Amino acid sequence: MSTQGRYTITAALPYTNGPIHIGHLAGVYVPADIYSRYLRITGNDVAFICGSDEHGAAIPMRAKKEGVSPQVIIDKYHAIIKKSFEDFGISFNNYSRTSAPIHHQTASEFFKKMYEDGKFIEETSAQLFDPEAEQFLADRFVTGTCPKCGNEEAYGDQCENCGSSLNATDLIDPKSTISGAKPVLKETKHWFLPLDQYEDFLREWVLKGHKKDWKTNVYGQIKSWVDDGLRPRAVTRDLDWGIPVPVEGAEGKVLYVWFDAPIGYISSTKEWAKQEGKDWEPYWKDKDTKLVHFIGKDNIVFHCIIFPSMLKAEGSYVLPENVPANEFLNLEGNKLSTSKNWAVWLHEYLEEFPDKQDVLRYVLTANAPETKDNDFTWKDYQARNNNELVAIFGNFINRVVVLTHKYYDGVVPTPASLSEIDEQTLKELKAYPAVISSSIERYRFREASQELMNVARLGNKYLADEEPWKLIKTDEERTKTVMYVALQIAAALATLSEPFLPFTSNKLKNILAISSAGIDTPWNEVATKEILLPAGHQIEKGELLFSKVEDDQIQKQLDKLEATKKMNQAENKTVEPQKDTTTFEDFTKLDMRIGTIVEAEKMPKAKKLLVLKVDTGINTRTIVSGIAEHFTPEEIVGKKVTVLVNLAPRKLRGVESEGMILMTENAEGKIVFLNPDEEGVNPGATVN
Ligand code: B3M
Ligand code: ZN
Repeated sequence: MSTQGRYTITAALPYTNGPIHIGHLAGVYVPADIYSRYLRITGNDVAFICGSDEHGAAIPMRAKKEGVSPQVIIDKYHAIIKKSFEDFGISFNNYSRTSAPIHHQTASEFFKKMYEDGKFIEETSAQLFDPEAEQFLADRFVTGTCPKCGNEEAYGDQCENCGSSLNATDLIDPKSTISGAKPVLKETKHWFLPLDQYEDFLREWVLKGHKKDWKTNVYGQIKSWVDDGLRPRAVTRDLDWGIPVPVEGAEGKVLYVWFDAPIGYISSTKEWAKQEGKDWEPYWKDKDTKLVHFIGKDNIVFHCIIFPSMLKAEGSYVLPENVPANEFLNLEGNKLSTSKNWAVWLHEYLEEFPDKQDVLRYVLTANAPETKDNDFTWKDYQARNNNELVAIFGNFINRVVVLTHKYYDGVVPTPASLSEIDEQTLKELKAYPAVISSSIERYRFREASQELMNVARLGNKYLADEEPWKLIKTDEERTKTVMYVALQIAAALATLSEPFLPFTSNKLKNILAISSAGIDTPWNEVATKEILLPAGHQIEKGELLFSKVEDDQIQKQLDKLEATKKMNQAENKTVEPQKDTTTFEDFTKLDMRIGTIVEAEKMPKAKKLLVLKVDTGINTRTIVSGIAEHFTPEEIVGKKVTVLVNLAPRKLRGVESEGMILMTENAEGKIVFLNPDEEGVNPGATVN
């Protein structure tokens, strides 16, 4: 069981350019909340810290679109997001915002200290500038082809296909996402954090040391970045929205949002400590404090490479103990997307299911994207609610409460001596706290949530085996014992469910009149305390803990998504403008053939790539294609495709690709091949 200590637990600061959805909750906030609640009720000193991330280029961009000032945007979404967190019981000790004066001050001081200690390199360099929008382009506003893997949709700071960390100027064929224009290079001075000087430190800290128990996805990403070699990274930007760079000669420049945002964890801690009359420093500077960052996988580099290097450079801070990053959650088979409105927004969910916060928390935990991307479906939501929360947890509590009232007017009966089954059941019950603790402490929240459900299963099985409703007719004494044992299980559930289902735990404590009688059992005592609910204690009637989700409620949600899909399809009909005229001679230089895919396999460690063997009629050759997210290898073997066969070969992840498969996208964004249906069109047939 956990040792008592001090924990600073951070959850990624959400950008205030939109509301938050189930993906955010599943990936970051619910696991962070379970962990924080658990540590609190097991007697630790916890600062659970978050706040809104209100800088960066996305905010003024959004403001421009809506024709308002950036302040209007951040105020609006800060309020919505903050309320969503409260509504879902995310128990932050403090939820701040990076526009707060305390943050501007903290981030400026952090920068200044590093500046004065000579931790930055000052460099005038050529940066990408959008000549149409007349502004320098932040990394996320440049897309282009990844020089490492060929992914055509890499961002200026990172390729999401191969995970490489990039500089915007590395991209092949860069494009501004603001105007679509081809960016030009323009000189500008910036301050760089020389990450290359931190390689040894990072290697030592993460790769060797004790960090081997980090999640493999996190460890793997860090290792590959460090192995690839790190380069200096600019920590200032040419933007008019953000924290002004606090040194001379930096007019019109602000701190890079990823420099200031993680410092937001520190500012938020300071703000909280001040309110509480505490000293903030031990939470960040005492070497015994455990700092844990909960984030999504797209934030790994910032929390495992850049921020630790900043903390190290500054010199007086502790480093993260762990960064349990999650993978992504999809919705009904498609990527969650704010711009495509493909999401379940938390504030909208609550309009439909006003008393089902815990249901969503539970479903997102039971199906959390802990080790791989996962899919949220409304059918699964309904099944988990109806078959688990209602049929197992709710049903057990309901039977116990109803029978206690029916037989004993709600008073916990006095047991006779316990039978072997009773002893065995209580023994099993008392083993659960340690099991659940161990799962939580290893960040395995899915597993933990299933063990919690097993406690309710234990109770249900006990009642089903002992059948007090029959027993009451023949053996009143024995019935008392059975109900007494069942009530102990109910009381244990009230404690053990708290981190996962805080609203339910609270309701259950009210039903069992635990809090009012001052007989709340702390987590650490569930296993050892002889009596959780004493004989003679009066319980309340109370309401049902869970209720069924009906088919029509689910259908309504599915219809809503279907409508979104239709709308997106209609919008997608915008046709790309025609390219510049080409000559017939140029066209004939392209040698396109019909081919057949004869073999296909996944490229190791590359999510999007398949390595294909294609019979082109000329020969059977290797072609690497970025279609792995759209097809399984099995389903495409035997398919006819159109191949550009005389494309200069190029190496992708060490495999030489000799040609390109021609494809298009359907309205739903799924890749489809250009393949002739015609019988008798055989490999080698030319396309012209
Ligand atoms: N604002 C959230 C994101 O990338 C980003 C996290 C900051 S944590 C310091 O979605
Ligand atoms: Zn790449």
